[in-house]
Amino acid sequence: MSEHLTTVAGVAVDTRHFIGGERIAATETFTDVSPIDGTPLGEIARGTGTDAAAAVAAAKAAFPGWAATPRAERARLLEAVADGVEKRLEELAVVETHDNGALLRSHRRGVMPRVAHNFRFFADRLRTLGHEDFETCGHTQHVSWDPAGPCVLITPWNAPLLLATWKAAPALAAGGTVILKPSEWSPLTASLLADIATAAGLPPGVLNVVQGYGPEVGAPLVAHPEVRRVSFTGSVPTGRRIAASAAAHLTPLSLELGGKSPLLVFADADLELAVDLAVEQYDNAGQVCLAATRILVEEPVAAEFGRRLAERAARLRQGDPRDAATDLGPLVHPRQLEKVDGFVRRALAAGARAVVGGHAAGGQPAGGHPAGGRADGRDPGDGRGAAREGGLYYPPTLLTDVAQDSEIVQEEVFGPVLTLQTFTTEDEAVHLANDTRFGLAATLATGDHERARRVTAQLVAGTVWVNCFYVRDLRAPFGGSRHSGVGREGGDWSFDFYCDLKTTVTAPNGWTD
Ligand code: TXE
Repeated sequence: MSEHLTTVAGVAVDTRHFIGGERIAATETFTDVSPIDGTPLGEIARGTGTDAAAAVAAAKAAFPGWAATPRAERARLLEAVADGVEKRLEELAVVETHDNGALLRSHRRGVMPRVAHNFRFFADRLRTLGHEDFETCGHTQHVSWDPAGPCVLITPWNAPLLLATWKAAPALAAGGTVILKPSEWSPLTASLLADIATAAGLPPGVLNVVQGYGPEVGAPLVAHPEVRRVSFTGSVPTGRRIAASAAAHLTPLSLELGGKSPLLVFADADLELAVDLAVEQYDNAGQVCLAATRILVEEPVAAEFGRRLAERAARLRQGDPRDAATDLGPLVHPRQLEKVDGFVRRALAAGARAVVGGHAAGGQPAGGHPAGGRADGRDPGDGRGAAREGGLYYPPTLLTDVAQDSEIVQEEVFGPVLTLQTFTTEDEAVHLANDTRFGLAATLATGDHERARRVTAQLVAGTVWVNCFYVRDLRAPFGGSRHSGVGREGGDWSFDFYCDLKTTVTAPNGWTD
């Protein structure tokens, strides 16, 4: 076997970059480690500015041909990628679980089918994407969706392939070429996607994958003058850095930066449904940008709701994400465990009460684990190789007695930690719900349709779910307000973002031939 192939649960994964249709080795590598048990998964290419420049050059070279490819052919190729994803669905699911620790059963049943759907949906949408014509005093105004150029897509580790393809599928459909930079904490499925795209017949340079650390290879990609779009999902501080860097060339941006979403439970709600909705927030061990981690309950039902939720949360099974009986797997890396544990410790010190959970596995402070060396956030001496035996588990936690202005209520924890607060009036509920710097999503549990309409109208959120959670349709826009991000993707909004819209105005009888 080539030294550049690693085998994860029987699946061969190439650890090199994929640039211009070729596998490119890096001079340096980093060790990718499974959060399940600390097993090293492979030595991954550690990209540099040179690799970033090569990837942009390849994407630029491939752009004219891809942009000129008829829509029907682009759509056919994207559907071939979807077929490839479906054919290798089990391999993708298994590799992703080993890499980021999320549940295998979710990857099999939900996530990977949606990865394939991302390609099918945007292929389909491309076929029906309209041209609009307006008539003004005999002049024709024709609006066209022109491919924009090379697109840099930078993605996180909590849903690696889902988020990568949610961006890549519309970017490619729109006739753009892609440079995908997956998170260094979950690099593997992006490499498999490159294999699938090649097998599907995507021309060289149309989809490129560069691996490595954000500041080392992500930053030069964003700063590159030939890049025409940057789409990023990740943290607020990194989003800010990316926005500042892209500003130099006025590169259009789409940023999805997480949240601190509320779940509002009104006294008129079906309480069992409300508890179900709250329990869902522990999915993926809370590492979900959309998670409604602030539960706001109307006073008269608060005690009963809290009792039922605590009972259910305490029953969640934590363990190996490959086991079908597991509800919560490990957190993705030692730093994340440390971060979650730190948030909870500070909350408890400030007077919060842990109704359920509230301590790292074994009662040990997570900070004791050898995750050092990331003072700049990205130093490779980060204890990857030291990911612990036993996994990076943090128990489902429910905290009460939290102040609205406290850190635990205001900041994204990105772990299985929910806070419970009460309210007495609808106005107070809306005020508490909106009183953070985020605005990604909100969930309501209420039996009153009029109330749902009233409250929804006042919430600052990109998505509001009423008596449901996480139901998504790719035709709808997705994104957040305030610090949750900039812009919307999904449906035709994705084409808006990845295309250059052009209006052509033609005079009546303006032709000389
Ligand atoms: O994110 P980063 P991290 C939140 C969550 C989590 C925190 C930190 O609260 O605890 O962010 O996670 C690349 N130029 N979310 O450290 O740093 C990086 O390599 C260009 C919420 O993983 O934002 C990776 O590919 N790229 C979120 C990606 O950015 C850079 C999901 C995300 O890394 C870069 C994940 C730079 N200067 C975390 N620095 C959500 N919105 O769902 C880093 N990167």
